[in-house]
Amino acid sequence: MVEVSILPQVRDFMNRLNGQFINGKTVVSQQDEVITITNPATDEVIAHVATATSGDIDYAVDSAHRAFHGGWANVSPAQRGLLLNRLADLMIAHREELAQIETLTSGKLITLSRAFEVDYAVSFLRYYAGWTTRIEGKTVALSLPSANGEKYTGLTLREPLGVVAGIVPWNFSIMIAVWKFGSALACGCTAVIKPSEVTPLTMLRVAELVIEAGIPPGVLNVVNGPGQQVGHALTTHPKIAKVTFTGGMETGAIIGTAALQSGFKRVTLELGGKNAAGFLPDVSPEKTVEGIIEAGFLNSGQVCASAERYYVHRSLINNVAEQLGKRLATLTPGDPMDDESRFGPLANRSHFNKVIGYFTRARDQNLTFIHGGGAFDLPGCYIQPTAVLARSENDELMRQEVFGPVASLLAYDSVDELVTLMNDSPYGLAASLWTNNLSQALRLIPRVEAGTVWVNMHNYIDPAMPFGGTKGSGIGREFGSAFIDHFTEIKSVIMRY
Ligand code: TXE
Repeated sequence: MVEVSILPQVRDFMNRLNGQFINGKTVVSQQDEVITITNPATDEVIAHVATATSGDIDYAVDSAHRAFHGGWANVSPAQRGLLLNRLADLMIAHREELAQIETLTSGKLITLSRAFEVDYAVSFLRYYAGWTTRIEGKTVALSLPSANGEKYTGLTLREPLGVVAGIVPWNFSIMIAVWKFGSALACGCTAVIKPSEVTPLTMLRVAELVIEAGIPPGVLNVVNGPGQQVGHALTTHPKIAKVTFTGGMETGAIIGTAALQSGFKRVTLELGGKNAAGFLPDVSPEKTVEGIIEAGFLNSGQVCASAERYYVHRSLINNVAEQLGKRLATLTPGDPMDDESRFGPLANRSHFNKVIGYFTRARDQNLTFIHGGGAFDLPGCYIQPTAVLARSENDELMRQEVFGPVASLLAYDSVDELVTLMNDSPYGLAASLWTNNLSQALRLIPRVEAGTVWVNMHNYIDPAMPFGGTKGSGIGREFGSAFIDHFTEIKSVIMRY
C-alpha cells in the first residue's frame, strides 16, 4: 500500500464553504441551500458547496457576456493561445492538488485523476490553444452575372458564437469541462460551466487558476447546483448562445429541446452509449479477455465510450467466459487514495443503487453471472467487477447504459449477424472490432454505426480525432478541427465595386 497524504491546501479548500466562481471571484450568496459532498470510498461527508441563486446565474452569464464583448474580444488570437497554455502550465504545477480534490470527491483512483483530470485535460487544452491562430474564413468566387460591369467580392468570416453554457457530468469533472471551455475560449467565446452537483469542487479550483493564468475575469465562470434548476436556468438564459452538454440521453433530450425552444441556441450533445465490442473468431480467448478488461473496466466502467456489449463467436464464448471470470477475480477493490489500487468505487451512492438495480433485475430474469453481480462488503460505493452471459439482444443489460464495471457477453455465429447485433442499439457513440485480419476489419468499419470505431483497442480518445455520437448518442463533434464549426458562426460578406 502506498497511501497518499492529503495536501494541506486540499484540506483548506475542502473545509471552506465554496459556491460559485463568477467574474474572477468566489461567490457564496446563500448558505441555506448547500450541496453536501460525500466521499464515495468512505461515505464520509467531506465538503459543502452553496448552490447558485437565480441572481448568481444572471451575474455569471452577464459577466461572461461583458467579457465576450470586452476583455476577451480585445485579446488577440495568439494571446488567447498563450493564456490557455499558461493555464495548462498552472494545472500541471497544481497536478497533485487537483487530482486529490477530484479523487476525494468522485472516488476515481488517484492514478487516474492525475492521468485523466490533469495530464489528459492539459493535452486537450494545449491542443485547443494551438488552434487559436488558425480559425479562418475564405474568399469566394461569385457567379451571378454583372449587369453593368460591376464586380463583387465574397468572403466569409468565422465569428465566435458568444457565451457558451457547458453542462458537465460527474465521471471526468475537469477533463470534460476542459473539452467545453477549452473549445469555447479558443474560438473567442466565453463560458459558464455547470459541473455535476455530485462533483462541484474541482472546477472551482481550476477557475481560480484561470485568473492566475491572466485570463480576464468573466471569461470563465462556474455555477453549481441541481440540473433541473441551475442547469435549466442556464440552458434557457437569453444571453446564452450555445449549450454544450455531456451526460445521459434523457437529460440530453430535455436540454436540446429547451435550448432550441429558448431562442434556437446552438447545441452539442454527447450522450454516452451502449457501446459494442465485436471479437472475430481469429482472436484468442486470452486476448479477448484482455480486450474486455481494456474496453469495459477503466474507471470502473464510468466512461462514456466504454464497451458494455461484447460479442464473441459461439465456438469460443464458454472458454472466454471461464477465463474472464478468473481475470475479474483479480480486480480487488482498493482505496482510491492509494497509489497501488487498481479498482475503485463508483462515483456516488445514487449511481451505485442504480447499478445494483440492474443486477437484481438480471437475476430475476435468470441471466448467468460469470462473476460478480453485487457490492463488495465494504463501506463506500464498491461494486464487484461483473460479467454476465446474456440470453438475447433484448436483455436489459444488452440495451440500457449501465455505466459501471459490467460486461454482458452474447454469442454470434456469422460476421453478418455480428454487424446486425452491434448496430442493434439506439446509441452510436463508439465501437471496437478485434481481429488479426486487416482486410476483414477494413470491410467491417463502414458497416458499424458509431462515431468512433477502434480496431484491436478501445477507449482511446485523442484531441486530434473528432469525437461524438451517431444516432441517440448525440449531436456534433468535439476535438479535431471539427470543434471550430460548433463554436463559431459563418458570416458571409459580399462587396460591390
Ligand atoms: O446524468 P445527467 P446523471 C449517463 C449514465 C448515467 C446517466 C444518468 O448512464 O447513469 O447518464 O447520470 C445536468 N437541464 N451518463 O443523472 O442527468 C446535471 O446537473 C440542464 C453518461 O448524473 O445527464 C449534470 O451537471 N442540466 C455520461 C449533467 O446535466 C441538467 C456521463 C449530467 O447529468 C438537467 C454521465 C436539466 N434539466 C452520465 N438535468 C457520458 N455521456 O459520459 C440534469 N442536468
